[in-house]
Amino acid sequence: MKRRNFITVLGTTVLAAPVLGSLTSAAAEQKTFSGHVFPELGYAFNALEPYIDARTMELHYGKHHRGYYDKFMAAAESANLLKTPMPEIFAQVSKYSETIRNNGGGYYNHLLFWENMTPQKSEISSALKAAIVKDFGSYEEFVRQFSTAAKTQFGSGWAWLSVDRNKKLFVSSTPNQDNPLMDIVAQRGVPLLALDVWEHAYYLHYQNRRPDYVDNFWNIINWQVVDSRYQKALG
Ligand code: MN3
Repeated sequence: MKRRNFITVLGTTVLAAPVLGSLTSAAAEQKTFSGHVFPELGYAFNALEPYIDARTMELHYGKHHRGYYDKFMAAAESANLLKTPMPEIFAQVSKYSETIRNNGGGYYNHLLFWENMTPQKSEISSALKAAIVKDFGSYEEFVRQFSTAAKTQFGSGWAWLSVDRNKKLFVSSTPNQDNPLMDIVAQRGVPLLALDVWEHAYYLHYQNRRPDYVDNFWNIINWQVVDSRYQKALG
């Protein structure tokens, strides 16, 4: 195998997808976790245009995400969390500082977000679609709930599709950089699909039109990644 077929994700060398390789599922890396790594973006800054513009991607990934990562790493070193996987930290995040919660969330949420987008057309798997129909009534109802969560989250935050401990899918939104893995959120679960609705995610291109940004997100979802997170969560 050629060397360029390998990328480093979360401190582990893994086989990269052959074409425009997206990041390997973060959750799948937990078994071999050896440290918190700033991820490579699996596509070019302009790859998601016209839905997300290149300048937004460049700033969002290079400045915002990087800033969360750097601040998290400094705090994680002080708190002796450099070898603790993020889901473990989040499971007892109430014990840690606001710095760990906000920057750890910022680090991890963006990692999930980049990974669950793709410039390539992607179709939802029949298994995940069937589960969505079972838990939401219809695929359209899931889209409506997720879009509403994203559009109505007041101020900065995220919209999520997650699976709970009873293996039931649910939609939620969280403020700031909180996520469904945290022990402080109302509805806990394993996140499968993440959408950043902070203004920095869309303002350059969409200004105040968050609903347009949310509606366009459906064109760039990487359903293969969402499905692999789902399969992993089911165990
Ligand atoms: Mn962001």
